[in-house]
Amino acid sequence: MSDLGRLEDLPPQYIEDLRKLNIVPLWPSLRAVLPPGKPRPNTQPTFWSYEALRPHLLRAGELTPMEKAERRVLVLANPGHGLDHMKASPAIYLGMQLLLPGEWAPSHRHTPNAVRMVVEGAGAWTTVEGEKCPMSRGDLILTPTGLWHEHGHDGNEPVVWLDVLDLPVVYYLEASYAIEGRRQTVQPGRGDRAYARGGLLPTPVFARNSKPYPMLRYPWADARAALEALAADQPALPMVQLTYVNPETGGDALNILGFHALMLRPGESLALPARSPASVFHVIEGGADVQIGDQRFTLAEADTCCAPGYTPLTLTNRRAGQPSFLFVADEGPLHRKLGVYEERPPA
Ligand code: 1HN
Repeated sequence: MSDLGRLEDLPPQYIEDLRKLNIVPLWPSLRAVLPPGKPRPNTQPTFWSYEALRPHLLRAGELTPMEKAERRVLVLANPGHGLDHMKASPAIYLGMQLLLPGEWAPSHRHTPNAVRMVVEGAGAWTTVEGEKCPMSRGDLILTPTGLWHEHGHDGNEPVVWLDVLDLPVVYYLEASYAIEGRRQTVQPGRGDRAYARGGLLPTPVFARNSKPYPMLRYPWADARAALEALAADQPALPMVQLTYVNPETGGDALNILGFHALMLRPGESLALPARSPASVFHVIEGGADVQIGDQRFTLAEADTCCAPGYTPLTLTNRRAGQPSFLFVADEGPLHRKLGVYEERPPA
């Protein structure tokens, strides 16, 4: 690829005349926006230890009352994007949220989509559009774009969950905003009960449910049982993975980010192809070594890491005699919709 002319090769007066007209030449920047062969990610492989983070989150509980926080969150920020930009990757925001017994995080709705992966504690709930979703360890709860949501806590120990939002991309689109609301009235009906069995859809009339997000809570007990059953049924599967989907459409649970539950069989090591979307790994149960390009992180339970796109990954179960279980979030749906999704087999 030939070298192109640099900005310094041009007469300063010429550049200045252009800039006054809000115009710039392309060729000095062409190779930066279209690097040869593969992108140059800002996203750095980054690891967040739950053990290291937890005391700081509990301290936030002492320092800042809910009235002064609205959402008491420590953001897991990727240094490659600058810590203040609240990005784990180009499209993924991650935060650890703390709710103490008796606290309430008021109702609001906003354009970014969010999910919660419950990390610790019991007795909290999220009400989404009138549906009260209990929060237990490993449960995935959706708060899709535009839906009212609030969090409360009737238990007696701190509850912590991992928030995953598509905030960076919605903010970049200048489409991010919120509306404050009042406490919701809880309505009867629970998607996780109505859609409790894969392959069986409620048909209360002859048309199917037309709610765009019919299922808001994916209990961990069900996801775990489905992984165990899949592993037992198909021992030769290259990867024991489930995708969280909308049960009415079979499509991704949300529009921009994708969510998966992955079981690493005892002693298993999985070499994954380099894929264009960035991804996040969070250990629900057990432990895993995550090799991202030439970096390696050791994840214990509740630890989280992120990987840039276009990078080969190897996931290794740290337990020889038991499976380990991971929650995976990625930018797959966005890449597919934009037509830029790629997989590159290991070299
Ligand atoms: C939000 O609404 C929540 O509802 C958590 O719990 C984290 C981060 C950025 C923007 C909105 C919540 C958030 C958020």
